[in-house]
Order: sequence, then structure tokens, then C-alpha cells
Amino acid sequence: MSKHYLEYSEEVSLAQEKKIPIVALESTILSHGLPYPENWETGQALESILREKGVVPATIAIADGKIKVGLSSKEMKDFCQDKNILKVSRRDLPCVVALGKKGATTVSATMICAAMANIRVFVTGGIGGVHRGAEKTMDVSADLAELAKTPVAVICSGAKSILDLEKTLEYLETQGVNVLGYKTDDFPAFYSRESGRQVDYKVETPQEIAAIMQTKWNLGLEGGIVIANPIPLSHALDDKEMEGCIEKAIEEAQTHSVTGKAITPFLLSRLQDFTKGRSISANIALVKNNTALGAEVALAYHKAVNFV
Ligand code: PSU
Ligand code: MN
Repeated sequence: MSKHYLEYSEEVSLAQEKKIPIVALESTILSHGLPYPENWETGQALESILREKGVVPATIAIADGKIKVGLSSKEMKDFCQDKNILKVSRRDLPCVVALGKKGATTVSATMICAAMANIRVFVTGGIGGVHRGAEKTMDVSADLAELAKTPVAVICSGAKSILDLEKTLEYLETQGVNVLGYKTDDFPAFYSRESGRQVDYKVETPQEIAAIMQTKWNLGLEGGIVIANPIPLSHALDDKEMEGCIEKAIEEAQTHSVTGKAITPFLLSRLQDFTKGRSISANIALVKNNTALGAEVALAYHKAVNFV
């Protein structure tokens, strides 16, 4: 049934036919996470990184009543320039598709769409999580519940410390979501390589990651896997400075009563302002680095499941 709603790009269709590994990319990071033209340049650069490694990119977004799996460069540019794109998480998905609106998929919605298209590897910057003060607001990203049930490996640089990382990791543990550190024991905090909190297992190679994916799903265990890949050292930002910016941004959000799905984009954009764009170059560097790892993981997983 879900096939009816999916529209594949030519490149993705061909890859499916020829059994070429495909990696999913999200569109909220483009529409709500980065300004134009950096979002457009980054979106294109990520796709090139994958193609150079022999992997086909599938940037996922909603338009014309369809879930687009793979965007043409014209479609991607349109998404990057349009200021009125809706942010689509799990619950928004049926509404935005049925009403024919344009939507950018978050981690949760991208995982759902990737799984429908039988894509098992998805690359992004950071996942959503349990927000600071969640004991009062109950603000817990839908990304976490999705990771508990949808079988996609999400390659990211951990989560930003705009969130309560300790509670985020507790939630993932309760829900049986694997949190793997790529060449690290420490869960990365997006702009910094370490959060001071431990990952579940340290992994050293894309082959180890692929083996865990294959084993988990062969065992019939539902849900996803977080693969946390630290930001390259040369781009890491200063922890103390970022904490100051984050506290200021959260305070502003409270003053302006920003809540619900608006809060994460609000905090991201304030961090861009406070760091005079340095948060943007960090973000771009880490997502490129994650994309290169994603390609390796997709190739290794493809080999593992096809015994090649
Ligand atoms: N965190 C980031 N960058 C992002 C997001 C989160 O560092 O772009 C986006 C992702 O699309 C993520 C979503 O899935 O925000 C989470 O939103 P919320 O906190 O409303 O669940
Ligand atoms: Mn929320």
C-alpha cells in the first residue's frame, strides 16, 4: 500500500533495479537547520560524497502528495530556497502528504520513509532527544520513539547539548536502541567530540557496524541503531563557549514562549547568530564526515547481506 505514496528519483529507481547501495538523507537539516545558500551547497556536496564512493543518495522530502525518495537538483534547490516548508515528523506525515503540502522530513519521518523504500542506512547531523527541562515540559523528540521501532541505522554526530544528553541516552537504553560510538567510547555532543557520557559499544570499522545491523534485524529485533561519529577535530567548537550560547538561546526561547516543534529550529538559528556562523561550518563539516562513513557502512552492509 505504501508504495502508492512513494515517488523515486530516476537515479534511486535505477539503483534499486541494479542493487546498488542507497543512503537516505534528511531534508529538515536543509530547510530548518541551515540557511540558503549553505543548505543547497551542502545538500549537493553530500550527494556527491556518496556518488564518489559508488553509493546512490536519496534525499527524502514531501511534495505534491508524494513522499519523494531522491530529489532532482532542481527540486532540492526549491526546497532550500522556500521559507514555507513544513517540518514533518511522524505525526505530520499523513497530513502533509494528504493535503499536498511541501514538507521537509526530520529524523523520525526520514526513518519511516527510508524503511518504506527498503533503505537501511540514513545519514544526518544530529538526532533529536529529550529536551532540558523535560521533567516539566515533557518535550521528548519523536526521533527517539522512532529509533525504538523503525529498522534504520542513523549515522550522526550524537545530539546537541541543547538537549539533556543524559536523559536522551537513558531513553534510548530503555527502548533498546543501540548507541554505537565510531572509534570512540564517549557519546559525541555534535559541536564537541565528547559529552562525558558513554556509548553502548565502541566500534572500529564499517564492517563491525554492518554486522551489528545484520544481526539485530536477523534476530527479529525491531528498531534502529544510532551510530555516533564525532565531529572532525579541526572543526570542533569550544565546549564552554557553546554552553554559554545554548543557555542564552534557551532563555530567549522561554522569554518568547517558543515551544513544541518550533523550539529546535529556533535554538539552532540563535546558535548560528551567537557564533557568527561558526556553528554552520561545524555543522557542515560533521555532516560531510558522517556521509563518508555512511557510504562505507552502506557498502559493508550490502556486502554482508548479499554474501559478496
Ligand atoms: N538537531 C540538530 N539539527 C537538526 C535537527 C536536530 O542538531 O537539524 C532536526 C532534525 O531533523 C531532527 C529534528 O530530527 O530537528 C528534531 O526536532 P524535534 O526536537 O522537534 O523533535
Ligand atoms: Mn518536541
